[in-house]
Amino acid sequence: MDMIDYITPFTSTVDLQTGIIGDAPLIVTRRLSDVRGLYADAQAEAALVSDNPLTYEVYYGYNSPEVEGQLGYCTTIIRPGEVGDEYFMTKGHYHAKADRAEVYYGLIGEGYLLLQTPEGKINIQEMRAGVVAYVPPHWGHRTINVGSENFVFLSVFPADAGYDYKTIAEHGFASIIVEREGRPTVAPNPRYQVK
Ligand code: M6P
Ligand code: ZN
Repeated sequence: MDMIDYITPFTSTVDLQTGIIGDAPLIVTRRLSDVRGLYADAQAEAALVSDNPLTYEVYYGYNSPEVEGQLGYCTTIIRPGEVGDEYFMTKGHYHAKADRAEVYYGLIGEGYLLLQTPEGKINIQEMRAGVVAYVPPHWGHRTINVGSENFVFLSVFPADAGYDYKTIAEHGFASIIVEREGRPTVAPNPRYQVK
């Protein structure tokens, strides 16, 4: 029989005031310059790039081997703010292994989870502390901070899921979330390219 290469069980801690994983082996920080072309209003984006605000950070809890059977987990902290009238958001992705699912758990603040099939069918879920959201296989997903404080959630995903950012970069999401009369509103994305 093959020997199993056991991974030693462990715990790590998410600070519930901030969402920070203290001993995170990897932290990804995204400023506006890292997500150029993401927002619908290119002029507003260009005007803000000199300030180059930090829009979100991802704290990974585990440097998971990217193999079937392993899980990865992380917290995402999205700052409050807007580019034009479009709220700060993540890049969004499909999974490179498209049939991999994911679970999100809301910790702080208020956000929208925007999901899309490759055919452009949109689904929107509202998130806040305590809400568990299920991202089924094959749905692209992006999170958006629609509140006035940080929006923070925990994600758990198969470690071999991988990231397909290219499809989003080339086609975008069919909908955007914008502030209209002080409220988050779903609007058509003028830059969406049907697949
Ligand atoms: C969630 C998960 C992560 C992802 C992060 C930021 O926490 O889906 O895997 O990295 O959001 O989203 P993105 O990678 O699309 O910028
Ligand atoms: Zn994902």
